[in-house]
Amino acid sequence: MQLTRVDQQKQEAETEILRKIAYQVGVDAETVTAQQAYQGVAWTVRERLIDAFNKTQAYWREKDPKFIYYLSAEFLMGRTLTNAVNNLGLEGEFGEAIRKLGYSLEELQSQEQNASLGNGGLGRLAACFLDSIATLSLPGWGYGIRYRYGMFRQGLENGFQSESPDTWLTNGNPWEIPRRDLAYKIGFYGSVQDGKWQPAEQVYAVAYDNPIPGYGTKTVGNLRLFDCQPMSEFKLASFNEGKYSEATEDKRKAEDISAVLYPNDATEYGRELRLKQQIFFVSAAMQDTLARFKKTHKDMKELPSKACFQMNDTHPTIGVAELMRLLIDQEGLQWEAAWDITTKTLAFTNHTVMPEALEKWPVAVIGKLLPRHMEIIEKIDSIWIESLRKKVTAQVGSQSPKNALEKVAGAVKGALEEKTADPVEAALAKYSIITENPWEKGVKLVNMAFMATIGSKSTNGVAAIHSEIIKETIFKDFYELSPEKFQNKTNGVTPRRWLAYCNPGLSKLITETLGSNEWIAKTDQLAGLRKFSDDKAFQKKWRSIKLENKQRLADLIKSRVGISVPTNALYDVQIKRIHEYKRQHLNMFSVVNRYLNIKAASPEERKKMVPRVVVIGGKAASAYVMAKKMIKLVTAVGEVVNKDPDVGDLLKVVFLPDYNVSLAEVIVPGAEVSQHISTAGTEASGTSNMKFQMNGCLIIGTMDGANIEIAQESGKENMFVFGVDAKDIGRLREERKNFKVEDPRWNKIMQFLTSSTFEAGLFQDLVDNVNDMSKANDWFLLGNDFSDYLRAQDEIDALYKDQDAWTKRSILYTAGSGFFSSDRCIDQYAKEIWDVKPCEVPSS
Ligand code: 475
Repeated sequence: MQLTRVDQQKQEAETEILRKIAYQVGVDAETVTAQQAYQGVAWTVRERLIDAFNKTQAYWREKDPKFIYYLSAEFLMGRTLTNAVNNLGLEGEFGEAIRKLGYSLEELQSQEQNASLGNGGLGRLAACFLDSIATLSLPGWGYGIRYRYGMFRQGLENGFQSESPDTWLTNGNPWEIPRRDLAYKIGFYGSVQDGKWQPAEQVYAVAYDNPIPGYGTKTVGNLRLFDCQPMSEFKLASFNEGKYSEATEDKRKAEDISAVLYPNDATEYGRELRLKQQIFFVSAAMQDTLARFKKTHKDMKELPSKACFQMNDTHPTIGVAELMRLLIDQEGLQWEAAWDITTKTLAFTNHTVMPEALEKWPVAVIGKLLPRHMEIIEKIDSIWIESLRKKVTAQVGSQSPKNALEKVAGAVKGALEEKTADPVEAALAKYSIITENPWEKGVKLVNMAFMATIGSKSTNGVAAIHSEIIKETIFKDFYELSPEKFQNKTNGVTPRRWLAYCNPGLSKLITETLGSNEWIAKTDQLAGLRKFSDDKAFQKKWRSIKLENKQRLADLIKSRVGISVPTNALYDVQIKRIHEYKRQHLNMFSVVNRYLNIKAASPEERKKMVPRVVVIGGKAASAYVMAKKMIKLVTAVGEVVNKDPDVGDLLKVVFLPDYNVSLAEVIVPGAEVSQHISTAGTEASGTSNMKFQMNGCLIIGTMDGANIEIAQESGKENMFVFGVDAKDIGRLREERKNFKVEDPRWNKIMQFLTSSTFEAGLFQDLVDNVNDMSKANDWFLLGNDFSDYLRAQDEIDALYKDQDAWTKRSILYTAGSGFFSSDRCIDQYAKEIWDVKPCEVPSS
């Protein structure tokens, strides 16, 4: 009997997997464990990936298109297996072979370690971007660091966060291709003589390629991560002298550089090692790019037409000085030519306005570690300031100085209004890359964000409101000088991982309803669901899928923390980094209010209440004391509520430890309402809000970040909006000293948290922080938003009682989510910043 093509493919896949299990894993297929089966399947998928990867890269070498290089200190990739199988279209071939081994794809997937090479939003965004760059067949690579330990693993000890190393590489990594022959020298320290740098220390950056399969295309892109290795592995002479630790000292020191991801989200971490990491991966990326460019191009002036580097926040911005150094010191270009190339090749994205996150490195630190770069930075700064001074003085000649100065920029107005003795110099100082540390006299700092803006062709924010805010605050003077450089690129997330693959039930229903699965690549088509939002039969199907996903989440909660949660309750979720500006404590205040209401209610009244399961997950930066206290607040309140027999199933409070990408893939589809409740003006964009929206989860949120645009797309009336406006934040902060929360529920909550229910004094600091107005506390204005937040919470309960109305909204969320695909976002970057065009391997 002749086998069909499909059967043949299935058989081939099976044979390949069995061979891998036998010879790569080295075990008997009869007794294969889940981990061994995962390894066998993963190493097989790897070969398919590499085939397509090699073809794509060869095609790009032949066609020589312009490339985008995405420079990021973080890539929060999560797991690869399911994504690779599905993007490569291998489900059919591999599914049966996996079942024959006695497992499902999902079971094997759960054997894979998460690649958690990122803290939060910024790192996950980079991962979504790689997926879309490949999907759109844009020639592009990501560049970063292959951290041996990723984001720390979070445990709970007595309800407090505990941290342990993330040993994600212990079982090997089938998804990377080590390129041990591809290593770049990176120098540190030393001195500069006649413009030539003699580093005192050198290490190698060794490349590891991670193929990135696009969806619905043959294109497989690349994430090239660098591992740090010493110049010499082992000093035999020292060893022979009995100096054993000296023999391996260089190796250890080098390996430190790519050892850990700094566990900081939106905080600057001024450690020399962190700066070493930054120059390490940026220099390696730029050397790598230039080496490839030079194989086919002689004239460096062509670089801007062949490459664009997008710098993901300030971490890669030492790249401004590094590209200048490579062009001048290695390629022999003159300063002006090098500057022209640099400023046409680099672009910069800002992800936060939190002042503590804006990197400023002491001149002394850069000067010691990177003396040549410091020289270059000083020269960039002085030429820049000189050019501004010339503009001013040229105009001063004929007109009154005041008018002339105003033409340069708003900074001058400020200086004039402040009646500074020398307004010209005072104004120019505002533009300077090198500034004095306001808290430490005489200490000079390099403002990395300023250097990035000056050295780039564009600066962008990540949501409409955020891009406006940066023009009015941190980059005000720069914006007034060159408004054309500033852009908005509202974030997006990949609909593959965040809908199609993490929510197979809903994905199937959407495909059946729309008549095809084209929406996975063209999310605008999701709008076609709108017309079904009132259809009762459709609503019923929609609800039953949600119920299945809630069950999956309930099972996860049970297995992770041992708490049983009922599936007939409303699942309310807040998952993100723990931070005061994200206000998980505001969420908890509402939980306490709910708890007190239940306690005070009669049995009859209790019957009318909507049961709730409140799930919170997220990590706190290890040095962030208040964030850690907020985690304790969740666990301690949970202890009280979950054990109270008066409460029963009416309220459950769950803190899910070790929140990561794969947990999110279960939590997001199972959530019914999600919280995005940052103080207006503080959350640059948010991206989990988009994931929840795609999965038909309703949002309670402030008018902040991308919430505003989500409201536009899915209907503000469908969102539970509350809180003060971003434009009022400045004034309200000023007025804090005279502010008092009038709502009696607020005081009850504060009393409860400082009562004997909890260990004496445990939450006093947290309460004082939001409540002690004599110290003008409550920087994040919880008090101002409190009553309106509770009002919005009540609306949630009321609507949930009308399941049809609730489901209608849920459908409208998904229907309105098309805009938030990272494909849309990347298409805009490609056209409006990068000038990079698709280049797809033709079907043979
Ligand atoms: C925003 N991280 C989200 C997301 O654009 C936004 C900064 C400095 C040092 C270490 N980590 C950081 C961030 O600033 C960050 O993650 N920002 C986030 O970027 C993607 O959606 O609103 O907070």
